[in-house]
Amino acid sequence: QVRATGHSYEKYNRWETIEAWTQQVTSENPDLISRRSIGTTFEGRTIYLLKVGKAGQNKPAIFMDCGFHAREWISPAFCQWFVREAIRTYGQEIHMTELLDKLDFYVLPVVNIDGYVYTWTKNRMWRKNRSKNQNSKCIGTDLNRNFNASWNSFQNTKNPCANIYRGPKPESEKETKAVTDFIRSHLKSIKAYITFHSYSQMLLFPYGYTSKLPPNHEDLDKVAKISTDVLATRYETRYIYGPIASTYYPTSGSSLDWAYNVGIKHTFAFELRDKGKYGFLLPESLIKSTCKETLLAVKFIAKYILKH
Ligand code: ING
Ligand code: ZN
Repeated sequence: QVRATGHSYEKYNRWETIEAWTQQVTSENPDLISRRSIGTTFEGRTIYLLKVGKAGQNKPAIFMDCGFHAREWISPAFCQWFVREAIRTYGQEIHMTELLDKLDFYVLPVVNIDGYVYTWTKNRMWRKNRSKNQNSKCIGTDLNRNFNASWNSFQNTKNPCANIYRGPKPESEKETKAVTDFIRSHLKSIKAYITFHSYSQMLLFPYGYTSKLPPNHEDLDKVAKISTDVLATRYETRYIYGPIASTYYPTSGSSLDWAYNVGIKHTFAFELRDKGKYGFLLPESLIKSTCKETLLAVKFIAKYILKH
């Protein structure tokens, strides 16, 4: 049995620690968690996906990913927190119990593992993955510009040296492909897609690449409104919410728009704490409160999915 030495839910953990943790939580909670690999990264690391939920037939599922962007450390911390709360409160707390009885959560603790490792070893402010670019000395693609959702439409994502470089083609990156292959092959069960970024305190939904509103805008808007209200009940943290393009900035090639367009009608992106005081360098002392309030919002969304 692997021990996740030094792992803590209230600290930022190195990748090796998170990897060992995925194995440990799985082996300690076999009735609630299973682990699989959905691919490998550019540098050859295994991309793990945890399935969290009680065994059952034809269960609907919610897909959640963390760590698209290397420096957004609070994001993987939230995915770990979510799993811990699931195992800690199953059978104790009625809402979590119902959610896990009736839904499966696919939790991808870190998408961009190579980038995450790089932020621990070389450059804390790295965002992209670590793949090599042809005809450029600059490294990395922005995985959240690499999806096949209006991929070619914005000029500012063309430069391999830019932080928001879209890559040579949609799904050019192994990390992107791991996510899209898994979601495409589980489309029947996946009812919602939630992706966790930082920072800004926002809850975003489609679209990023156009100011047009999706068909179920009112529904998304309502869920986001209530979720942010629920989030605020814990510590009065205020999140704004709305379509990406008008609430944040126009973006093409995001996982959120892609997931929506393949047919997942509820797709949300959290931009976790804070609003810029610490930014990406959110202190470890704020992990607990950030995760607690976010969990309330996620549980509300999950409950809503279950009821509709
Ligand atoms: N923000 C996200 C980005 O990729 C985002 C915002 C989220 C855009 C989801 C589109 C979809 O720019 C950060 N901070 O990374
Ligand atoms: Zn991000």
